Amino acid sequence: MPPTGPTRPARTAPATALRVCPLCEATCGLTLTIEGTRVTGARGDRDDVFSKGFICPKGASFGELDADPDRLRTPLIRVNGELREATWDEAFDLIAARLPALAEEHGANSVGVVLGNPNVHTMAGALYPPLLLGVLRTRNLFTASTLDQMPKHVSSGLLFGDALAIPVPDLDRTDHLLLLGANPLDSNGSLCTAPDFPGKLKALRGRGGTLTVVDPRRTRTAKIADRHLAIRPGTDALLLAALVHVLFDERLTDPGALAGHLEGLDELRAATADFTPEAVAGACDLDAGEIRTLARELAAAPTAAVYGRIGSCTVEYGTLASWLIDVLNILTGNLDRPGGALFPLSATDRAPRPAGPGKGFALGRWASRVGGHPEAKGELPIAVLAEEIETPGEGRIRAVIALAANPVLSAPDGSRLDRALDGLDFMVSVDPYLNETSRHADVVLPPPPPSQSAHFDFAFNGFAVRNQARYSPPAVPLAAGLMDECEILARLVLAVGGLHGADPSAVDDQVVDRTLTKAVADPLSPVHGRDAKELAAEITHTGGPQRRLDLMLRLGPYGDGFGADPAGLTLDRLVDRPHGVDLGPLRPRIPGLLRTRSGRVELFPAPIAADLPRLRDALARRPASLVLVGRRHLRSNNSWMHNVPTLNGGSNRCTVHVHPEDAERLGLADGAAARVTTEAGEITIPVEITDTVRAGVVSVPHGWGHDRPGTRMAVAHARPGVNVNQLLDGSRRDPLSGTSVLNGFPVELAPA
Ligand SMILES: Nc1nc2c(c(=O)[nH]1)N[C@H]1C(S)=C(S)[C@@H](COP(=O)(O)OP(=O)(O)OC[C@H]3O[C@@H](n4cnc5c(=O)[nH]c(N)nc54)[C@H](O)[C@@H]3O)O[C@H]1N2
Ligand SMILES: Nc1nc2c(c(=O)[nH]1)N[C@H]1C(S)=C(S)[C@@H](COP(=O)(O)OP(=O)(O)OC[C@H]3O[C@@H](n4cnc5c(=O)[nH]c(N)nc54)[C@H](O)[C@@H]3O)O[C@H]1N2
Ligand code: SF4
Ligand SMILES: [Mo]
Repeated sequence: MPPTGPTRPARTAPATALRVCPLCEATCGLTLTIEGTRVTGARGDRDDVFSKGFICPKGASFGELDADPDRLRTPLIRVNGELREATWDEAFDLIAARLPALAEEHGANSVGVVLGNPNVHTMAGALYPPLLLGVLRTRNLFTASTLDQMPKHVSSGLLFGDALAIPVPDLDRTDHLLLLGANPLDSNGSLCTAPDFPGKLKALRGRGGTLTVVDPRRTRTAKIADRHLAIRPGTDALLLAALVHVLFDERLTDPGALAGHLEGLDELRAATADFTPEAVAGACDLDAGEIRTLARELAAAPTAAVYGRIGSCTVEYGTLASWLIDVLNILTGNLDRPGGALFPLSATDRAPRPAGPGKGFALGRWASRVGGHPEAKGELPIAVLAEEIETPGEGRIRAVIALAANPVLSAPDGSRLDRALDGLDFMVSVDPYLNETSRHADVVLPPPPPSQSAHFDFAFNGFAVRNQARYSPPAVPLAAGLMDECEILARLVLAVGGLHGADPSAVDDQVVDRTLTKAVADPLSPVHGRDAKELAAEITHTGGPQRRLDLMLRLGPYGDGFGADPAGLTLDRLVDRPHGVDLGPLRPRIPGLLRTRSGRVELFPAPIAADLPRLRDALARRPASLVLVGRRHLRSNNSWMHNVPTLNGGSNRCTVHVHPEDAERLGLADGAAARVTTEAGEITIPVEITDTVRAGVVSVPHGWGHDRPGTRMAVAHARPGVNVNQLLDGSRRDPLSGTSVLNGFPVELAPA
């Protein structure tokens, strides 16, 4: 027996807990060190079936972020114009007293909903916003997607009939990766969930594969590539159209197994006939011969994948570029084949169905009230939110519910939105911080830190380079006075729906009942013909979100089907395997996945055809002499991590990158302040001279500008940076998707 005596202080070794990191799309498994109820360390979980120990500096700061003293610990409500601490009951009472009455008086559209990026990183954000929207029935839905990936949804909707059917590059098996407008060495990947993206790119090169990077900046990703094309911003669609042209022109197209599932091939060939490499070379500022070589290499590679991200989406021809990326994958036979670009099948997806025609994808089913901007995927462009609040008349937005969103910094012209939000009758923010957006709210409902929440990646498993499933229970117990975000959102659904005060688990029970009632009536379901009530009783988990997750897993493609496949997945099985369950490499899914009206891949859809003349016009346009692009720093995440000291500082600085030639021409000195101006606004920002941007391009990161009053983020406020989106008024958008043009817009630069 070890000696124990009363004089020896009791020393317990720190405990550990596993938690999938919610801080970016890579979804790394972390091993957290827990002392008492605090997370004091984080390292990569080497046994994680997917991430195998990878971690980045953000994940390593999990503990600091989690324990940020500026996180709100109680709800806030506005009393006599001032926000003050309140109880949860007071907060929900106020919402229930105000919102339903407002919607009743002014109509459903008078309530606008804004969903920000972290919703895709939480269970709450996946499970409750659809219910909230179902109760509100508003058409005024705005999300970060129209600052991000909406072009990809539109292109997938049109090509495959399903806006969520987004193919991802098969990183572990491909022989040639053509990567446009993405910098995964800093972002750790997006719409391509791949922990250790850097390692996967190095492995690709290590096995003799080729990496081509198209980016106006020589990024860390470009630096490890075989070939870097420093394209002129905004012209990727031209480059891609020329690659398509060469494939047709040189008879290099070979769609392989897809050949029998394509529609519109001849129309596509005709439409791209004039986009020759020579025709686009000037606009793209690339060499025509190099474009031809790239097309030939893509066609010749045993397997290849074309992948684009922010720099191909938040640009003038974002939907066309997103579409052409998959057209290239299709024409080279790489879509839906191992080593190419494949559709993941996540554990909570619907189980695959037999092939056949679907409902298709419609755009512009309604339009915004003031500007007549068409919806895409049920959303209006977030850039028109301010005008919808400001402009009087029937259907004006009078109240806003913002969930995990900071559009004052992340969307164009935050100053205008600032004023607009100030003029609302009522606003609710669900946010851990009092920041540039939530400071306008009448009620702020703070979720607990991530260590106190359970986690499952509903969104990112659907974009993962390998099928797998992992569940993390809360690493530490919910602190006194806090409320789980699932419960916050369930109570919000009840409060706005006129059921204030009801048991929040009723919200989840209703979903479970509805889902099971449908499933037992569905001849293709593994539970067809069984009793819905009996099945509900088989879900023994007590928490509402856990019950719903278990149900989705069990009815999903790998599920136990409530006994139909006894070896299949259940939540209990995931709980038993804390490092996750590997579900294998991605597999072909066409034609079963297609939901177009034709039941085929619609290669040349009408809205695309109608937008193509705009691209053709770009061939003749004189390029602007100076344009701005963004950039992400490894230790950043959009607008909300600047309050963690280790993530704000060092090389993570809000500066404008300027090429030496431009600096000299414009008389700018390194470290001096410069004024960046556009027709919409201006910012003053320190200059960093670097040849990592090409001449004619400057780069400013987003998410900064923490100098507004009334926030409670001391570290961010002390090192505020400036807000690049103040250079935009929101009028530059990709027309099909409503996505803001955040990259490749003309600016002027001068010493300040
Ligand atoms: N110029 C320019 N602008 C850009 C971009 C760009 O590249 N250039 N990128 C765009 C892109 S891709 C995106 S996705 C958007 C992002 O823009 P937003 O969707 O506004 O997201 P964030 O800036 O990350 O702010 C997230 C908010 O959620 C809160 N939050 C954090 N964790 C949680 C949580 O667990 N629960 C809740 N309820 N809230 C939480 C944070 O405090 C913060 O207020 O920005 C876009 N804006
Ligand atoms: N560290 C960190 N990681 C993040 C985030 C973060 O803020 N910080 N944000 C997360 C989010 S919300 C997202 S959506 C993802 C984004 O993930 P990525 O798209 O990989 O991120 P970015 O670093 O914005 O990379 C975009 C690249 O496009 C280039 N670019 C700009 N304009 C053009 C153009 O016209 N053509 C081409 N070919 N390239 C162009 C830019 O120079 C930049 O290098 O990152 C996620 N991960
Ligand atoms: S790469 Fe992303 S998911 Fe992985 S540790 Fe870093 S922030 Fe977390
Ligand atoms: Mo994003």
